[in-house]
Amino acid sequence: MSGGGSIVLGALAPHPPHLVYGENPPQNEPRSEGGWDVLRWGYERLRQSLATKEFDVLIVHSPHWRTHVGHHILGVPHFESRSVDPIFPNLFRYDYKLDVDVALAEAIHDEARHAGLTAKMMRNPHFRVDYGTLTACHLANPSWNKPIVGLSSNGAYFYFSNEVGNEQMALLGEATRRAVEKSGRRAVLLASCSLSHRHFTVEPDPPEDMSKEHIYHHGQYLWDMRVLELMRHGKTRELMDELPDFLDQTESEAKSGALTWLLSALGMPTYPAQVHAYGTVIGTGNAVVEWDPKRSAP
Ligand code: 2X7
Ligand code: FE2
Repeated sequence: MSGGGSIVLGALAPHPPHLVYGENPPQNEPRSEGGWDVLRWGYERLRQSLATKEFDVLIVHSPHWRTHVGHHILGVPHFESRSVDPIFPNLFRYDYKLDVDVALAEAIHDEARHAGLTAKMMRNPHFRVDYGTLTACHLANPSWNKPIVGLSSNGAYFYFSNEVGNEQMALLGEATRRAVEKSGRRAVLLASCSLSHRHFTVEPDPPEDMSKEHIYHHGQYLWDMRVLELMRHGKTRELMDELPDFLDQTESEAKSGALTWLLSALGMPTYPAQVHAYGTVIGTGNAVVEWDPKRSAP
């Protein structure tokens, strides 16, 4: 590990499998007539932004790899399999091949333990990578030409409280930043989660019928806009103060810790985030949001 590494970009990168389905990439078997275009255009803008950056690795924190004891980290150099979404097998049957930056993964593991967190490397070569990791990585970097580091979502918010969850994820974010800096890597961080998360339970036919897509209810929309407004104005500390209420009132998927991990790794940005898109998927609120640390420069 050489030192001199940095986080070159952080993004809120929601993972509804619908967005991959709507794009019709060759890896995904089901075919669609499109759908959720505004969010997919947002990901196009994020891809354009990434194309202007040099980076070595994507680090992703995913709600759909839930671990009960501690924070687990992918620790096998290569994974290859088919991922079938457990709730939406009709939309997501995706063939993946990916490489893992195991040295960086181990460095994050060591820093997390040093910070007092329980952490474990995941060494099972037959492990099936969760769709929250795959979808966020595909949507940000569909060529899969960079290795990833995958972090699980420990359920501390659910087992203890929002406050305990936030404290742990903030430590994990700081540990991630320290490991990146010591590693010499130029890293892109993805917080793979939706904002408000109440959703419909009946799927339209076809699923991409956009005449049926809208926010679950107005209160969810108001909360999502409040959160995005704070991000756009660099008020991430205020956002952290309000987060426990947001999590409770919108059943937000940020209760996975992904957003807190990201903002903590970025050092609680006071510079404005760029919102590339906001849109709903089966009624949940989703935003593609970018933080470019270069914007913090005076
Ligand atoms: O995992 C998801 C999600 N977070 C939001 C919307 C739809 C499907 O899957
Ligand atoms: Fe999800």
